[in-house]
Amino acid sequence: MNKIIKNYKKIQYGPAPEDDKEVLNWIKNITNPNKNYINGKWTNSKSSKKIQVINPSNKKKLFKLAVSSKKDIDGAVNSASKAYLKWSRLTSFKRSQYLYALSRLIQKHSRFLAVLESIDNGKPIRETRDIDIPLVARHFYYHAGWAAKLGPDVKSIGVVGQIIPWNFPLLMLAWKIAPAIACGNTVVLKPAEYTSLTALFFAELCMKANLPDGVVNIVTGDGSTGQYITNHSKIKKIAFTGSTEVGKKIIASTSHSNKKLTMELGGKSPFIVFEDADLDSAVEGVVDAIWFNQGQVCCAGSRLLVQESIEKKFIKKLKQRMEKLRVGNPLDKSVDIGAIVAPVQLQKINSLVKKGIKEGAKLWQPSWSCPTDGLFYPPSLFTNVTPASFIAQVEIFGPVLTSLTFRTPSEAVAIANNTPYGLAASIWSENINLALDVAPKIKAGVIWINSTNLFDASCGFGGFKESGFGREGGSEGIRAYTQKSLPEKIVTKKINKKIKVNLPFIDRTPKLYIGGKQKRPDGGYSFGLDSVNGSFICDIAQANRKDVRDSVEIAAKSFSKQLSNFNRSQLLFYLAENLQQRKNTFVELLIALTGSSLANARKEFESSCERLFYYASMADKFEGNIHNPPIRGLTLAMKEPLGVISSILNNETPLLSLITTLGAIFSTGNTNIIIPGQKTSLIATELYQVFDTSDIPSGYINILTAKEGELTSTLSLHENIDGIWYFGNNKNEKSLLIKNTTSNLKRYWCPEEQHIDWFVNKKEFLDEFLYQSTQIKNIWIPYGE
Ligand code: TAP
Repeated sequence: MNKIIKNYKKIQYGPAPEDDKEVLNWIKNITNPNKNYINGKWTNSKSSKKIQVINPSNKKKLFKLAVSSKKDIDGAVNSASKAYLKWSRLTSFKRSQYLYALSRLIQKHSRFLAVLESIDNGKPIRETRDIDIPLVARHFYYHAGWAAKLGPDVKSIGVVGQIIPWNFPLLMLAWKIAPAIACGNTVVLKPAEYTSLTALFFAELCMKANLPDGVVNIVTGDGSTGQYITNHSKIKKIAFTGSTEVGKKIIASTSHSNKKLTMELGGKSPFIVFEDADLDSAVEGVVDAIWFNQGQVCCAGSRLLVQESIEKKFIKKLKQRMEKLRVGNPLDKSVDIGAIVAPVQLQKINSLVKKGIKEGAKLWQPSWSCPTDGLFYPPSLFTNVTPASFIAQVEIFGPVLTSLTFRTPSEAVAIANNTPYGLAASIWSENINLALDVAPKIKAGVIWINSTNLFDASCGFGGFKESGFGREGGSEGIRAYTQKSLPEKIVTKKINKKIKVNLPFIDRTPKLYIGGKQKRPDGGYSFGLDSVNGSFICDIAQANRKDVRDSVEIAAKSFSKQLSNFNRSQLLFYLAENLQQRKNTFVELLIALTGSSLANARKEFESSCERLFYYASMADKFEGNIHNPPIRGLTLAMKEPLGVISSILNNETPLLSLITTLGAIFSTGNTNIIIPGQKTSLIATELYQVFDTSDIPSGYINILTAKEGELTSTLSLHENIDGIWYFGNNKNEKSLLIKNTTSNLKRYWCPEEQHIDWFVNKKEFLDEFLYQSTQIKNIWIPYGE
């Protein structure tokens, strides 16, 4: 080993620098501080706060950045709002032409952009030239296509606020702006404070493309500027890429509004090498996984999991390869690893590495040392690490790899899933059966088989768990920039309180339904239920947080025993058949509890049976897609269930709303904890027998009757609930619920429509429930030549 290393040392590389004159000249001409791009013009910032930006490879000062103020953001948002009126109505062909013009301009200035990005961010020119900038152009081309394809019926959202990080400055801008404007939205985008230069040059390209004023607005600044954007009342959607910590803050601070959010957050992605992998390819894979972009990649394969039997051999090969990597001037075409973006990031890496060493992990770095004139850090490898240790859990966001071992595939899956994140994973094995057996078990939004860090505009990207929600790229990404409103009904009629109630006196206390059994409430309390005319019907069990705990435990256990889609379909058909037998009971209950007319109660009952048939049919028809990126491979976009979903209902259309939510949640393979509207709880409890006679396996459907709002906090804070739907109309309760979801970043769905028309039978409406029950996993598999 030492001999080999000595030989490597003998190899001398001559410098192969890229010419930077033109770019440095352009930077010199930026007014200091720079101006914002608002309403198609360069506009002075109203703030006196500035930030000095440096070139991380030599620490030289580059330019001063304007830290935009609230007034600047108001100006940008007003310009975007004005532009939206016309842009959203433009023909799809016209919009497409503008996007096409932008892609052509990016290609025409590709080398300039590559050099500018390298100077600003510190990433090697080889990467900006061959990966970042070609992908930026590809994004605008792809979305020029979408703009044309979507046609006039697409409903845009409005003004979108977009906040991006510094690791892929122009690429993240393209991921955000291209789909947003393709769908007819207008944008206010803030680049990261360390890396605004390519965004400013992009503004020049917008001018060259004659993009209508105000469609794209670019404002520079720091976190405070970001907050002005996220809190702006005229902004309808926030698309954020950055750390999980800031993402959670944004969710909490916008919880009182109806803003739509897309959150692309952090990761600690596993890179799994099985003993039968092609080890030399896997070593090259590791290089791309963790030393691409200095490891400052959200989906970096920063946790190497190697099968114990090949650990020694693999680590030896890896060290040999690390010894050969070159760190240095990013503009040198033969450099592999460039500079770290900023001094604070370098300090952060240093301190996390020190903490790892203190914890007992063993650090290995190549024998050579990095240049000292810039912010450089060597490729680093930690061994002797345990899965729960700090450096195996925390995102370092630098060129530092943490290595762990496993013995069996199931152990690999358990370790891979053992972080709060779920962004990506790489699986390396020559056995396709093994790789495709492991892929569905990993909780991550992107899986690469025998590959890593592959991206394309046609494939969705985004995380599970605390890596965020929403997808960017592909048809999934388009969906995130279009409006999906639920049908509303006009509530005019007063409830008929004089209605005649035919219900027999029910001499029992309906209990809770947990794990397929009727359970007494833990607290021993009940609440009285009256009919709509005020007469007492019966007492109903009142659930508390311990009942929540029990039902979540059972629902999570049942979720791990997935039923096949055919099985789920059969069960829902059978449920509909058995419900049909109970028509009289439910019609009478609906009349008594809601004051519904006989005709309407019958209609609600019939619609509920029909809806179960719909979701029974969809259990094996709500399928994924196959994306076809222009590289060797296919991407399977699989729709996976979220896990345990809790649905909090109100008293409107109580049977049909319960059946609709339950039907969609069950159909897509989730387990469900239902909190029916307090006043209509008896509708839900009357279903217990129907569930039992329909052979619904225990734990898939659980019902907790409770007083209005009493369980909302417990449910929304619970770490093992993966999704929560809220149909209540209490604004404070809704805002609290959203804030609480940040505990584990559970998916929430709180439709803003106050009175949903549950009778609507349109596919778009019914399928929205299926979309909300699922998340997409993109699995990249080798295919073809
Ligand atoms: P952050 O510190 O979260 O910053 C991201 C952006 O948000 C920056 O523009 C930042 O402004 C701004 N910001 C900071 N505080 C804010 C606030 N309170 N309200 C609104 N905006 C605020 O992340 P970073 O350090 O730049 O980037 C690294 C992180 O991004 C990593 O965790 C990485 O995993 C993640 N990332 C994720 C992805 C995807 S696709 N999942 C892709 C790339 C990066 P300034 O920095 O300009 O002050």
